[in-house]
Amino acid sequence: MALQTPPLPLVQVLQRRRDRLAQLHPRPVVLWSGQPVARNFRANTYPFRANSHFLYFTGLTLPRVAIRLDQGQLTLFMDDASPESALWHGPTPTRETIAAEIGAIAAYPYQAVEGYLAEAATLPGQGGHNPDLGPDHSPALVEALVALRLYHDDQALGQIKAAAAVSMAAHRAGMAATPGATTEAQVRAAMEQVIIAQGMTCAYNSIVTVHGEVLHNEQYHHALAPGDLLLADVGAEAPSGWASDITRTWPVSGRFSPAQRDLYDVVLAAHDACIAIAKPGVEYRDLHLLACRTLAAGLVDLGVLRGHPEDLVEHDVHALFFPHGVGHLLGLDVHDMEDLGDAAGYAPGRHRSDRFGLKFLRLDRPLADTMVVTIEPGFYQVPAILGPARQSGQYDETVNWARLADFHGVRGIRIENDVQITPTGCTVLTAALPTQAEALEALVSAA
Ligand SMILES: [Mn+2]
Repeated sequence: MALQTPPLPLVQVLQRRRDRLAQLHPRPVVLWSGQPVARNFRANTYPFRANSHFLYFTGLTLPRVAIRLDQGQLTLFMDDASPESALWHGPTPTRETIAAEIGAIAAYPYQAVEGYLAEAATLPGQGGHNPDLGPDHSPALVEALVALRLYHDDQALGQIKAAAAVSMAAHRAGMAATPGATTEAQVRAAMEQVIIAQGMTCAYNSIVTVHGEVLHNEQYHHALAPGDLLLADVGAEAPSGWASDITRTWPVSGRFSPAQRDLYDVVLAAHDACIAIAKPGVEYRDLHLLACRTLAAGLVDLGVLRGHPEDLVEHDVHALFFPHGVGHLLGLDVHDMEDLGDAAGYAPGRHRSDRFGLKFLRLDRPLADTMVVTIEPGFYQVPAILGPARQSGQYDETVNWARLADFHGVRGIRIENDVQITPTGCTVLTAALPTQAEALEALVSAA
């Protein structure tokens, strides 16, 4: 397990974050990094990933570490490695070394944190790896963490950009590998190879599939056929923990069929429309609805839907083909801070809608400078949605089922970029990876 040694400027960044927390939340706070989870015996663990709230204030990727933050001052709780441990893990930095590196005012053994919990605010069980704290997590702490982590400092933005650069290289490698690949697994391997070789990890389980209609498809065994579209949702995470999240959809053959291209361009229009208006003050929900209307308008133009785009969206007809939200927060986690439920995604007083077209919207607050969000509209033909919809007869006025049949082989398309909100608009952090159909064809065919 590699230890990240923070360079001096990072110490100052971390201190600034702790000071800001103290302003927002004067009470002491205790956070844990977490513990490795055993697979079958204690030494065979799932890959360890430190808790993101802990990472935000420490930059430490080590397991079994706790911190107490009080008025901006950090107390460290961790054990020195036992002498036997060096046999298996090699030498590791001591508690005192790490305390000095991250600017701790004091350092104690791990268990000693138990004596500091009484007055401290903390969080709900972070993946179940913490001491059992019951439900006494602090809503005030959640609010303070959200207020901090929604808006990114330069260090965070730099790390997200570094992760995004590796993700873009991975997608290029995936496109280049496609002509020579016979299975999804081979393309996935080509993509993750780039991420691993850069010393990064995947920010989430990769989706690399010719069945893009299965939204979180994590199988890679399907054969690639020349007429397939391959949907790849693959994102790198920097060693510091900062994430990126990119989706591209490209033709296995290197050429979109006319039907594929028509639908691809509709999804791209929805994506581009959102990027064009994203800026501080704009409601993310309005980006989502703009994507829905653009998609509906495109499907009307293609003869798949009938009616006015506004009405179609009002009645959630678009959601038959675009059943998820247009994106989410991005930061130390993909779907940043969703461990806090909707506390980060939804502005105070707002709650998820029951509507089919809105209930999977993960973000409903105004955009602001230095926020990073994804924009990821899609078009899917999900049998479990379209089958019952057709059976019901409810959509016979608005969906031209006969025309839809012309697109029957187009199962899933998604285009996803990472977008930083700037003072006057936005910057697409993943713009160097093309989204235009011809550009993707060129990248696949160039192999
Ligand atoms: Mn995403």
